[in-house]
Amino acid sequence: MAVERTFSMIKPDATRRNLTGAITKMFEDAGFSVIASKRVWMSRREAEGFYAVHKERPFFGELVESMCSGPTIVQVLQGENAIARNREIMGATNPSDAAEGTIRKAFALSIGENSVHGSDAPETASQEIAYWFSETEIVG
Ligand code: RTP
Ligand code: MG
Repeated sequence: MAVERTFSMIKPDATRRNLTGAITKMFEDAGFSVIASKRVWMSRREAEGFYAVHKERPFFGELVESMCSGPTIVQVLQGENAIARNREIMGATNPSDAAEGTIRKAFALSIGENSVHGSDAPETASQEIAYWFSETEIVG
């Protein structure tokens, strides 16, 4: 298995409830290293650009609104098989479908306010990392 990098966000619904440390601990306990991290308050333009792939979806407006409603922690996680494993640790998009022990089962409020984001494939991981970080901000 290869060491991979994935892009992760702790969304505003979670930072607002002071869950930054608890969620980061779940990533670290799973064996990931946080090799880049910063706190951002997204502009509408940044949120729309980041989620451009969803722009035709009915929930797009609500998603952008929620991502602009408070601070987000953007992170790069590094570890064995990080992309798929991060999605396992996050759990299903809808918290009512999320397995016990996952971040979304523990913390998500709804399908929209589901506390975390994680890249879904190597290509999106590279694109999403580059969207938020320059090379010098990533310290592996
Ligand atoms: P993510 O991209 O955030 O890691 O989550 P995902 O792959 O599990 O979900 P995706 O289908 O990519 O949707 C991106 C985010 O949009 C919000 N969403 N709201 N109201 C709704 O029906 C709905 N569906 C999706 C969620 O915040 C989801 O994480
Ligand atoms: Mg997704």
